[in-house]
Amino acid sequence: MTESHDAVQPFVPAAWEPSGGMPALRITDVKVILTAPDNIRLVVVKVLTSEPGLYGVGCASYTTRPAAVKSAIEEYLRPLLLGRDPNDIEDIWQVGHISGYWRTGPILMNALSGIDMALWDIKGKRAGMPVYQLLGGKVRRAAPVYSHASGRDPQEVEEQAIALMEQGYRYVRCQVDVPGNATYGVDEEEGPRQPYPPHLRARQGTWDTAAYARAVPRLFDHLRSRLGEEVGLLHDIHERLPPILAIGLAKELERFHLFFLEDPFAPEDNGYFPFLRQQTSTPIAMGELYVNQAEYVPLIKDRLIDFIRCHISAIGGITPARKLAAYCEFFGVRTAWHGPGDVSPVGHAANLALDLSCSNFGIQEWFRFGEAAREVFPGTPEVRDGMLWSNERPGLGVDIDEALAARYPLPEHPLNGAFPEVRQPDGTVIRW
Ligand code: CS2
Ligand code: MG
Repeated sequence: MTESHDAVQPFVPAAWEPSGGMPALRITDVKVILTAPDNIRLVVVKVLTSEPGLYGVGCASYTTRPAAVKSAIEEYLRPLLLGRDPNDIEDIWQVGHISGYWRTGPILMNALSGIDMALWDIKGKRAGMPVYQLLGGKVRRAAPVYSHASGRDPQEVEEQAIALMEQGYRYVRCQVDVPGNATYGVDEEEGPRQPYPPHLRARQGTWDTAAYARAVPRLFDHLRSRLGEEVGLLHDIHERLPPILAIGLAKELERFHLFFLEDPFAPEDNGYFPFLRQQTSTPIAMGELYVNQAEYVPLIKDRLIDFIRCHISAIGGITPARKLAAYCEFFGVRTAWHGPGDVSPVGHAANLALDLSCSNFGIQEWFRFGEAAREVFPGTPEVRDGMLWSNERPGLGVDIDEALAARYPLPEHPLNGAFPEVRQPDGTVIRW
């Protein structure tokens, strides 16, 4: 009689245990926690082990599709993982990646990341070392960060930038409103938000590309004249321009010496990067929307970008990110991992572990979390003197207080957290 398909047990390589003379360890459960302490939807994974009290946490935050990530983990990755040795991080990543046959995509990659970061956290706790030690140790004391300034006009942006500089920030991302438009990046409050997410209120509306392309050089002209040359200034186009206008803007901004200009094109327009490179020396950062190595490898190998800005959970976690960082080093591309409020403090700790251990680190984006998020996530790294510091605890150093997290369920939302559309004045929908 042939064995039924259901009876097939997952292959767990018994010959590999016990690893390194350590007692055998098994994954006993995988839990997904959805929480929104700052009213931003976060997905956090907890991997439990057979050693009492030993578990790891990972970030799987795909803020616009949290329920889909939860389902991918609970229904597909959890059964694959139960009984395996959590030491086998690389093997588990490869198994999880190919087990669906069709690969990558933000849902699977975020799901894999939640597991992957949790396994690095476990390994660090077991070794009694912060994860950056497992990645090769520190090459810098702390990670210089940038934070966000925005406003209704250049004057307001200047005021916010000065406030940040007074707190010790030496790099500031600056976005200005285009009056009457659904402008990206100007309604972003840091810390606790209103129960009804601001992007749903403020960003729904229309978008005039030409008005935006005129407003940005005016903003930086104003900022450089008021703030001087020393502060590092950054700007995020957020795929909001047709490619040729983005090239024009990058050229116009050259004289303001930006630290970087971000996401000039959509991933679908990767083919424009060679033209951009030939036209301007404005440093280019790209990549928070990438999920697949086929999207970013060509840009690095051809030296078409200066900073890689992937959202680490969207590319599958620390395991692929450390390979990507090492690959970038060979081509002089620096890291600038995505660090908005929809990366959980656990994800920020993973960013930091790489920032501290990669010599080709460029800069770290930092979101100023509110008090609720800091309470839900004890150990959230801290900024001092414009830099993000490790708390030096074993593993990722950040935990999740599940009881507190449950007090901040995902907010009610008519689109279940999806972004509302932005349109051109004639009604054409555009990228968000
Ligand atoms: C932004 C993000 O931080 C950034 O660079 O592009 O705020 C992005 O808009 C959000 O992560 C989308 O949820
Ligand atoms: Mg961005």
